[in-house]
Amino acid sequence: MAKYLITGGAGFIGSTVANLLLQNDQEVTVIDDLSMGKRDNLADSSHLRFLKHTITDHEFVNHLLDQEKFDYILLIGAVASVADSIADPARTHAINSEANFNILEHLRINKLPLRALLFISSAAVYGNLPGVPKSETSPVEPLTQYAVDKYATERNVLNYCHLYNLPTVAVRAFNVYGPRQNPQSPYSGVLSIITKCLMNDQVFKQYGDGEQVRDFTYVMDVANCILGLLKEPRAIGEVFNLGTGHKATLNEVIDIIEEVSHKKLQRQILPERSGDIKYSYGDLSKLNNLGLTSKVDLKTGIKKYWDYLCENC
Ligand code: UD2
Repeated sequence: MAKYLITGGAGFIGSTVANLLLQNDQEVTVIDDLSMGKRDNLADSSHLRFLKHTITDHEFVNHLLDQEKFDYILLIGAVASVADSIADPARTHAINSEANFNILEHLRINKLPLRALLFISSAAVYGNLPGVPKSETSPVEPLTQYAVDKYATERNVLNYCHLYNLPTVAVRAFNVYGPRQNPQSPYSGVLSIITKCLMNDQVFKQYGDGEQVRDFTYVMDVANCILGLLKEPRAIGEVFNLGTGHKATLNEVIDIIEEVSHKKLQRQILPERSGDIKYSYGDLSKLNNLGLTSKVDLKTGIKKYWDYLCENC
């Protein structure tokens, strides 16, 4: 049984990873301030230790690292919304960058034992530059505090491997969706917003003609791939796109949701959002070459998500 630390472990992606580990009888410590996550997202388990605390409390986190000497660390805690990062860049920087840097420094200075550390970066690092699919060597253009901090932390995480031999890996996630995604803000994932509108008979505000292209990735695939990367020696020191490699337009996604839910989405068509990216999808060959792939196709993932919402509403 290995010991895992998951920052942001009560959130959408973090809790999916935590629950998967708990199902496999691993020891999981979650630190989460519940600003976005929920305690109820986590399964009941004697192998779970839940700490409601902010990762910006460096002293607290350092003490925890010293005490527990985790085998694996997953840096998932973050201000997850680009819009929130624009509204409060200082808070975003403290959480998305400084808190992670503190962990890296503490591990380095104190030479703490570690099997692997993984950081979740974002496709946001690619910005609005032309050219798809994005590969890990494509130029980057981080346009917001969110993207700047994701990129900077990703670089720090990898440099701590190359310079100080810390076993680290990073992933750039593309449009993750699925159970427990929080639709609270207009900048939440579009699939969580569409499903909320369908559930509550609300009108969906569609920005643009619906022909924008994304790679929607089911959260359980994200969890499986990152746990696979943690155990993969060839992944250490590298960054990987994490998606399905399949693209879909927003219109195609809406067709699938309507088919799965047997409901018709009411749409209000509005002008494109400023700064919205028309085509965002990645080349997944680097990840796939390690034998790691997303397995859930869009229709199956949407059906699983819809069934979950119906069971939990
Ligand atoms: C995703 C990430 C963002 C960043 C970015 C990098 C999410 C939630 N956001 O932004 O953090 O990593 O990728 O490229 O994963 N839309 C509507 N109506 C709505 C909401 C959205 O029409 O109510 C449109 C939106 O304008 C966009 C598409 O749906 O064209 C997808 O929007 P999104 O916010 O889910 O994700 P994205 O790709 O803009």
